[in-house]
Amino acid sequence: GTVAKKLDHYSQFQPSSLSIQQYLDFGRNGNAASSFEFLRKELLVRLANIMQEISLLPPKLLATPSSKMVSGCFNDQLQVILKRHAHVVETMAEGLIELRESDGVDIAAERGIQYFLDRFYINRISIRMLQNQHLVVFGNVLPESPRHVGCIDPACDVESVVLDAFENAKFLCDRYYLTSPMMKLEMHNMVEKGSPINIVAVPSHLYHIMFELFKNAMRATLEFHGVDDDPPDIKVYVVKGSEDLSIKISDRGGGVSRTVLERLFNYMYSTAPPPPRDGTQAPLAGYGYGLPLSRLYARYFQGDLFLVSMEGYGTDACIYMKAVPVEASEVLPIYSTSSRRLLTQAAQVADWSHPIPGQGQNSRDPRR
Ligand code: W6P
Repeated sequence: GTVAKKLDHYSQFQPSSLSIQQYLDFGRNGNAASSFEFLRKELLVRLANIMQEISLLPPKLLATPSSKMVSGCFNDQLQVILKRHAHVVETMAEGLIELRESDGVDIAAERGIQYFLDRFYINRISIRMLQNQHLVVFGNVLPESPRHVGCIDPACDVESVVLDAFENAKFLCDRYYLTSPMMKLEMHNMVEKGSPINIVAVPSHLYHIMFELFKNAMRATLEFHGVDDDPPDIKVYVVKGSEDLSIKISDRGGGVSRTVLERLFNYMYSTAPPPPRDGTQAPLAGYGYGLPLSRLYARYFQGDLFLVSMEGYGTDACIYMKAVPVEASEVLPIYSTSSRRLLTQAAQVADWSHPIPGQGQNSRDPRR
């Protein structure tokens, strides 16, 4: 049938959330034919679900050339789509710039955009996970190590991911500021006392999160203390409990107020024109989409990311991940009457004199 009919058909199915344990089992015991059969439906279901939500976006946003490009891509053949999607984040960001420049965005629209983009990007993370798993396990894409099952490491060494992310952030920091803070790292395995901390995880996701948080912590530290004397250490605590793996990154970079903190996760607010591609050095961290996307990577397998700041002093970034692989199941957006209402409803009349924390543009998906 037509593309529209197909999308309508597949949007009636709910996406199947897989746990990291199921990914692991399938990577070890599944076969290419059944993987293909599963993906053939599941990728279309996930694409069709998010397409329904895209169609409900504000007409003014959909009318921007960048939005048309993003939507148009979905109508192409699946194979082509998956290759073309490398630049969706940047293209969406350009759409927001165009929207803002065209006529500004009110609070309700901004909230709708935040709600939609969190769902859009987590959908994208999930589709790329499925696609990559298939290509590594059954295709000819090489895994990172013999231990890996697709992009999952069944014994991910958390300390080495933390050290790797720190070293690479330090490299950028040294190049930009000619100095960098040191790290004090404490590892506490409270389950297997004294043992290294290993969990079933997607190391590239954890690396992405840690690298982003280290860049922010380093920048804050050096901007606040200056580069002339020794900056205070960045303290990192990694703790494995029976249910959660928790990581706290503590900087003394002067912190931020609660109003500024809220903006750090706001796509609309964080959308700056891209830095000039003229050879001038890129800043260490630009508060682009790094933080909201890092939080989605954490949430994707039932984890989370929080910032707790004390203005004038410093900031703690806390990451939580499920330590038990059967608990770490995908968090997926489901197109429903509820998401349709949230994406289309007009602004509600205020029932508080001032916004209540957790009800604003920064609030969680209300159905979780
Ligand atoms: C800051 C702001 C921030 C964001 C993310 C991680 C750490 C920090 N420190 O001052």
